[in-house]
Amino acid sequence: MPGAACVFFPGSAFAGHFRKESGAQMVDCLVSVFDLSEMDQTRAVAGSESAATSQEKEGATMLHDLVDLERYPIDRPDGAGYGQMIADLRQSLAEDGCAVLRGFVHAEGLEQLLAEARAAAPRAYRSFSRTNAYFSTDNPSLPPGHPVRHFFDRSNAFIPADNFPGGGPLRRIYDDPGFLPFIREALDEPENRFFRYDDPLADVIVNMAEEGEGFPWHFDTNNHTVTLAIQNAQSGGAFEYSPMLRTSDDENTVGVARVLDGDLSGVHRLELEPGDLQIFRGRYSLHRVAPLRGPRRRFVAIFSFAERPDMCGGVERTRQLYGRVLPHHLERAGLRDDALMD
Ligand SMILES: O=C(O)CCC(=O)C(=O)O
Ligand SMILES: [Fe+2]
Repeated sequence: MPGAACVFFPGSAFAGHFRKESGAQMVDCLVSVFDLSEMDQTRAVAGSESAATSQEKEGATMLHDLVDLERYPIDRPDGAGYGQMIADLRQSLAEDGCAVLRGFVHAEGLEQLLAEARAAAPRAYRSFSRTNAYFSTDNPSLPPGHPVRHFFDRSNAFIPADNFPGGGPLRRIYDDPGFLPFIREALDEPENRFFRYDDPLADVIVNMAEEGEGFPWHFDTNNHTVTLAIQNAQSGGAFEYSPMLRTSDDENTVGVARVLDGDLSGVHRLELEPGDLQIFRGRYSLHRVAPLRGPRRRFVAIFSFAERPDMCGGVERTRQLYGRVLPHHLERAGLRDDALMD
């Protein structure tokens, strides 16, 4: 059984970041997403006959045409390899808040995911902002060194979740009856504390980024984040994180400030390849994506889960990242178990 392995190289540096705004105000501006000519030559196969045929053959809920189920038997929880796979993942998560399943999606599956991401790319919401690690507004009553007052430039584009329909490859993975229990088991969460994220704009999205972009230091709103690398930039884009830097009842602002001020001694560094699935405790582990280099876009799918069945993104943050909010977000604002700063 190939186990999960988290690879990390502490102490990386963060290069400069694209600057659009200045001052400690968050200002988002929507600009049209221009179509860079893709430099890689991967074929677009959305809706291809081969995918449909193998899906029919395996049954509608089977993921053989996308996921390497021989290596990662998420469809056979009673099988011999399942328990070992979960044990390996739990060990990685306990040791550094992160676990990686290399080659979770196989090469043919990746072609389907890449075609879907490319087709949806024109509907991405591109935003530039000055943001702190909590995606909150500045609080001038706090001292200047407080992490709430530490703002970075952010630029990237999210393809919102309502661009990925039920029958498409991305949502087939997220909705698969074996996928949530497998992630929940890996995270060792009880059934009554683990749900798909109830956010029609954010439950499963693609993070699209281009040269010079990345994602500065932040905590995720949702407790657990699962990412799937679909396409890398030519270089850059390393995932850097400080495992379990805060807890649900301790913000550890001193530790957070230390990382934001450039102390990378406790920071782990991870290079994901297309097809790799990453399970990550993003609400507690401060993290960032290093700036990208080269003309090829980076696509990473983000599957989100939460501890309550009715949890969705906050209004401010949703508007910032997706450019719009739905009545759903306004109705559910503030439904959280913890009182952490967003
Ligand atoms: O793109 C990634 O690898 C993760 C980005 C991220 O941390 C986020 O969207 O919250
Ligand atoms: Fe994140």
